[in-house]
Amino acid sequence: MPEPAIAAVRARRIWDSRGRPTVEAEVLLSDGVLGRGVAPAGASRGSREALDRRDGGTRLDGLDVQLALRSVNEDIAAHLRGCDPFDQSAVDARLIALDGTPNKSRLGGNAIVAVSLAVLDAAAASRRVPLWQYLLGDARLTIPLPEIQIFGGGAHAGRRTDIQDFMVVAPSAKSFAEALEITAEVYLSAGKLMADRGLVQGVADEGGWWPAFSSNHEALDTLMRAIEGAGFRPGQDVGISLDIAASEFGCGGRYSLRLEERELDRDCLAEYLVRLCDRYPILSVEDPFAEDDPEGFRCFTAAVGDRVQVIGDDYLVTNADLVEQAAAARTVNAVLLKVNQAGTISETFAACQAARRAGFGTIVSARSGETEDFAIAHLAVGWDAGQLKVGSFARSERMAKWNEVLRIEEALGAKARFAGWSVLRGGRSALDEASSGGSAARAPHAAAGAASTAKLGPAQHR
Ligand code: 2PG
Ligand code: MG
Repeated sequence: MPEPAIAAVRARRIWDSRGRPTVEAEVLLSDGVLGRGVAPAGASRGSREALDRRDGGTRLDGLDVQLALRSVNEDIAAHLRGCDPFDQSAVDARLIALDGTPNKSRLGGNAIVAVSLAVLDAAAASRRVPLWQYLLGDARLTIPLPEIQIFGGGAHAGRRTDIQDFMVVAPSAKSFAEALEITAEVYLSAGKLMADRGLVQGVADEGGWWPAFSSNHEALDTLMRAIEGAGFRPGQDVGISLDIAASEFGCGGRYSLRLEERELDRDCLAEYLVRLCDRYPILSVEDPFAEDDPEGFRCFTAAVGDRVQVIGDDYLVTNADLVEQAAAARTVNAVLLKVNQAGTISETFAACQAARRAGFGTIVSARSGETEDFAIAHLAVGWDAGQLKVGSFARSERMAKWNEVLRIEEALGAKARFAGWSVLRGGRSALDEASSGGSAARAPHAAAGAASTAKLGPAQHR
């Protein structure tokens, strides 16, 4: 039997969690196997991300994707027919060359990422193994630590708070299933607490409570009370993780905290954030400064990087070269990985490997605009990323991903090792010290993925 080849590629318009059009691609192999991939969409985007192709004009707010569908159905389909679906790197290289622009704007990042994911999905299906297993082969594996949003703010909740994501992590849990249960309790507890005080305005784009807080401190104090109300010890059982998404409220080294009616320069924002880390059990801070402010990142990482995970998202846009520069300049110690920021699976994996080489933590992440597609749950496990961020604990486009990791954990049985503390800076002591305001030296970072031999797929090694 000859190895299967790509026989056809096509795309359709489907709708995302914000009711906006997006691209779903299907790749048919010559053995009759079908793979699918869907493009997610961000709201707080880095300026160097792959660019979606949208129709513009007034229909559907200019967001329709008929042009991106044409990219797939005409250009891409003609160029991928006959290609080897198991050679993901070659497929992605072909997509990149065909597009020919630095930001994928000709064919559209949405068209390209949907096809790249669909090829990977088809390859795994053709081998009759789950996607995570196809990626991992026999390498070591960790079930990722989930980072789960409790309140949504920033661009996901009408800028109701300056900070975009108020999240919790439960690294003391013994399994992914237990981490979800702990988070479910905290989410419920937060909802009740806020409802009692008239502070719930609904749910934000990623399912977290849409709050009516009057300061960022009020949000953090409420989160502390929610953790306690659920029966957990903040600083021992459950830690806090923030996505500041500072590019949304700052540039040129100046930041405007609308909720607190304060204008801060870089040094003042650094002081403000370090104080938050001293006062609350904060384990992880994403995009503490704007993407044009590497000096802000560097100062903050120098101040807290031994005990706090400092993540680059809009700043590094899942780009291996930028990750290498960040490693040389010591501006972060962890990298968010979003497939549609890079635009292809291979480029996302390259950023993941660059992060590993630097000893950085890695977090596979969803976007604020998502669908029921759960491929990223498999990427997080298959690449042994160690951490997964997909939004809150509500709305099916979020729950689909959490639930899929539950299935993977169950399928693995005794072989499943939950990442827990091993992927966080400073390990278990970080929470205790953060909660007591201490800053003693902590153990070196030991990312689950750092020692892993996780790879892109079998064909990578031919
Ligand atoms: C982020 C993501 C997810 P968006 O900033 O990390 O929270 O948001 O997809 O809007 O960029
Ligand atoms: Mg972010």
